[in-house]
Amino acid sequence: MWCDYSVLTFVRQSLLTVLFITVFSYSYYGYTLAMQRKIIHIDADCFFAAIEIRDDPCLSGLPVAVGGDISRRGVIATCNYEARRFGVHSAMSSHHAKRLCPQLIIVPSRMAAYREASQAMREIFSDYTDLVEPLSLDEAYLDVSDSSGCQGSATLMAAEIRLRVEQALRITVSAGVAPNKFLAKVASDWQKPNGLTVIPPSRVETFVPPLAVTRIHGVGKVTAQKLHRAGIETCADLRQRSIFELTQLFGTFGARLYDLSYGVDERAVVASRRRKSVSVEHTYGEDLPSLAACLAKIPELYEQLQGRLDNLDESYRVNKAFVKIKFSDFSTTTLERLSPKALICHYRELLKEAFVRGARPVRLLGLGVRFVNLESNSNFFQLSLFNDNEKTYHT
Ligand code: TTP
Ligand code: MG
Repeated sequence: MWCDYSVLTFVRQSLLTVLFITVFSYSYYGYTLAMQRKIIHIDADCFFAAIEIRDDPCLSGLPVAVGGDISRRGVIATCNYEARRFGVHSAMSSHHAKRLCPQLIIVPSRMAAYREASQAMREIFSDYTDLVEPLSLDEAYLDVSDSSGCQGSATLMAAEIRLRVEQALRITVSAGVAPNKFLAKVASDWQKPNGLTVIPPSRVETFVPPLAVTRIHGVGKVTAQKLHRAGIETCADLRQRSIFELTQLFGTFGARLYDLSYGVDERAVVASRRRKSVSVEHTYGEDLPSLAACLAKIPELYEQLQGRLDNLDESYRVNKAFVKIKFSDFSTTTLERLSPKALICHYRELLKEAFVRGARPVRLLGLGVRFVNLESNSNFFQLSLFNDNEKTYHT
């Protein structure tokens, strides 16, 4: 009797275990299927140069670079693919570029035109998803997992985006489609220029192992040399190493390399909304009658502004300081000036200058900063124009 009972219990427990495993596996499988994402990475081809050639058809077919003047020890921002055949590339001195390719035409950059094209591209992207993460003026990730256009096909969406950009802007973009950011970026680079590469989930296992580690975003010259010295050239080589070993060699990036070698990248596409400026302002119960009265309010406002700035991460770099004044007749004036520091003395100077414009009692005072636009390449030089009255911006 005891024996029968124990057999029954055993059978029942075994059945329950099998049932549990089955249910768990199905739900896990379903979960992973539900998590399968569709990411598109778009990257314009020789972006600045393409805009210049578009706007000056005489340049078409010639080796063209955008960059600084040789006489001013300028550097190349980018060049077209004709120039790349001579070995010219970004960040190379213009002088060196000319030596490699004497017929190279170097034109100065026109950031306003690049920004305009960038904005137009983003408007096209936004027709497909709200989840657009711009990386620079000419590059963005799009998460189209939940997009219903093009019958939900990320490949068709990428093809359509490429066509629309070409028709609207007369430049070409390359696109990569994959289940994650890492592979989408590798894919967009795969058949540059003017290429579309798709890595569907079913292709990940054949695509990733032979992939050269130098294709991994974040593997620069130094890491590549270190990997090379360790005998690691491909993702398959990376897979031979334990996560422990890779972490010892490369710190936290080692763990990331381990994941990437299996084509795993869980990073979400984050639609970034970076602040362009921060300011504080106060409307006074009684108008401030004089400049001296306004100046007396600066320390308090400045402290509030500092408090706001302290809450931002270090990637925000101050580019300009500005003051805003609303006079008793409701006229408003803003005065701003380049300044990487935005010190309290800068605000005093700005206030003195701005006050003269109205020269009447003041209802409202505001202080603020504008930040370096990380997407623009025009802010490489941090200069201050305080004590230098040449360039002041009025609005
Ligand atoms: P990239 O997309 O890196 O380069 P690219 O678009 O010129 O060429 P491709 O994508 O076909 O390889 O950079 C976009 C723009 O950013 C580029 O056109 C110019 C600018 N840029 C610089 O100003 N300095 C640099 O060092 C780099 C890499 C780019
Ligand atoms: Mg590009």
